[in-house]
Amino acid sequence: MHNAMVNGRDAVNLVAIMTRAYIGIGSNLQQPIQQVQQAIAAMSQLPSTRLLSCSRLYRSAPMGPQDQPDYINAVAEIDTTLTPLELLDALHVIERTQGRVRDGSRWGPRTLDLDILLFGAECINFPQLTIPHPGLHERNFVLYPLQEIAPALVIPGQGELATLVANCPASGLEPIDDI
Ligand code: ROI
Repeated sequence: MHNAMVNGRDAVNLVAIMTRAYIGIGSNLQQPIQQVQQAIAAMSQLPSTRLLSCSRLYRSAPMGPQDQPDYINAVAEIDTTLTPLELLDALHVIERTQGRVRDGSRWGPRTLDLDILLFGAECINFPQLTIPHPGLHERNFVLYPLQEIAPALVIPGQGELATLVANCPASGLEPIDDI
């Protein structure tokens, strides 16, 4: 045996573990359709990551305070060898590049919001990151686009996506066909 060992693994046999992850995309400021399209393009350029598919774009009534514009939402599917926190950092860079300013307001309008909805079958509870995304089951603007690209998904701790969709009315949500 002459192979060098790296972290206990054969150096000639290192295989990066790919994880399938889903990213929620939302914008309701500064040309939201373009913001979402630009974010999808930026995610396709992330290191160690492949963009696999993306839902249609949806127009959705704001959840939370109503005195803000409608949102444009979509969900993207990626494979990545980044860790969850590396992915979160990379998404924050995209948000900032597109003018997101975090002013502490939790439910206010934003140029771009990128949420890690799911990261493989993992349940993660870090101070800065909870996966599955805690609002997922009650947000039609997440569930419907997600179902479009991954209809057979089972959400860790929450069950079948199809059941969550069946229990979440699509009110205020419509796919955009005119782009
Ligand atoms: N409402 C909709 N419809 N879409 C969003 O992406 C969205 N994001 C948010 C809050 C303020 C909760 N409302 C939203 O962060």
